[in-house]
Amino acid sequence: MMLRADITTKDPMPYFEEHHVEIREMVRRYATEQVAPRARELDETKEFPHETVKELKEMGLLGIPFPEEWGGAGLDYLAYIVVVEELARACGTTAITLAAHTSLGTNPIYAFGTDRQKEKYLRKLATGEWLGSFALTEPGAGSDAGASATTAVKDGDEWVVTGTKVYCTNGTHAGSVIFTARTNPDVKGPGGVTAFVAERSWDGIQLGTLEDKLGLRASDTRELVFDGLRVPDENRLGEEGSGFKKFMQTLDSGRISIGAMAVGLAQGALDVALPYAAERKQFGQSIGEFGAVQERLADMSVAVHTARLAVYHAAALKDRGHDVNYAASMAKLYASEAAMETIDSAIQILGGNGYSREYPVERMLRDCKLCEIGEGTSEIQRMVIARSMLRSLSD
Ligand code: COS
Repeated sequence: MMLRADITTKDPMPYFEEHHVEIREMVRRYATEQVAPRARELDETKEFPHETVKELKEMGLLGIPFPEEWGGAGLDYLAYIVVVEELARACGTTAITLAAHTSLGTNPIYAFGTDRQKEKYLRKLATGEWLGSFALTEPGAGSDAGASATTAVKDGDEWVVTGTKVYCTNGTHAGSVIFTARTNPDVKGPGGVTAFVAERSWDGIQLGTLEDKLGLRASDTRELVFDGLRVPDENRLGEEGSGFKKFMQTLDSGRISIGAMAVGLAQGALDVALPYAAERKQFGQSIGEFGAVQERLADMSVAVHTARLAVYHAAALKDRGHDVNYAASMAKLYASEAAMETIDSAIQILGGNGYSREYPVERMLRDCKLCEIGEGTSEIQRMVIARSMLRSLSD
């Protein structure tokens, strides 16, 4: 399937500099020619896209927002966001694999790591030699992420870690795992939690269940079991007790990329629905001439455009050093819900064809559902937004 240039991305973007336009063109071409043709097979076979990850590495796309001195591309967060969007437009699995690696599996080491940790891990991650993964959620600590039951007990210069983490994207294929564990049993809730980085190959990390999911079916979502895992204290990310806040800050940025995924998936659905509406004839005319279909097309375009602006705005704020807690949650919430409606409309326009696997829109709907759940459900985003609004009254 060929992706078509669309009216919403033809407009110049006020946030864009030349490198944003260039990277968008490069990735759009790559995604159209190489990623989109593989998407259906990935969905059906659930086989991890090793070949695509190798190509992303060769294109220097696995370390977009990290400095060149650490092996990254030295670009900004907006450039990374644009890449996630363009990949999602072709294949959700590919987009989430890159996004989880970059903003969750690598960014915490760049943002919070010591020079030694950066030398040891950031370089491998930013060059794409390793994929990164991030382990926060536990069977009993989902939305209530501070309720972590994983423990790390100090033993000399090491921590002995015991617990189970779930939904770890790239968990099987990652070289490193960034995780939280409770280091102070006397402090209940978020304050007793510390962040660490471990190597996936270390004894004491066992591979648990591989998830069989509604969408993003070839992305690697894995349970990781820590059973007597020994982590040197030099692999602690930040001060003891600061892990929850560090993970929340990480998610603030990560949520922008989930918004970008939603925008890309919705745009992908619009790419299919628009020419379909123009070409499909019923009652002697193209269905795009019917008011009911035109209303849908217009609403879809407004939704994608508005979501894109919210996502780019949050990324631009991050690039300018601002706190994105509020902006990122708004962008993720709006983009994921608008994208679900947009893709649902695309299916409706295509009718029986939309419901069939012959067209990619049903896959896009399944893939997009994750955007309303992963990195904080819509309910959590509303909580974050409202708390932020209330806090502003006393600022
Ligand atoms: N950045 C920095 N600090 C933050 C923060 C953020 N984004 N969010 C919270 N904190 C701080 C708070 O300021 C508070 O600090 P103090 O103790 O010094 O006052 C501390 O962290 C605890 O915060 P809070 O009381 O708000 O924690 P809650 O337990 O109420 O949880 C929510 C807050 C619900 C927002 C959080 O648990 C959350 O985001 N849950 C969803 C988790 C998620 O997204 N999971 C998906 C993982 S993808 S693998």
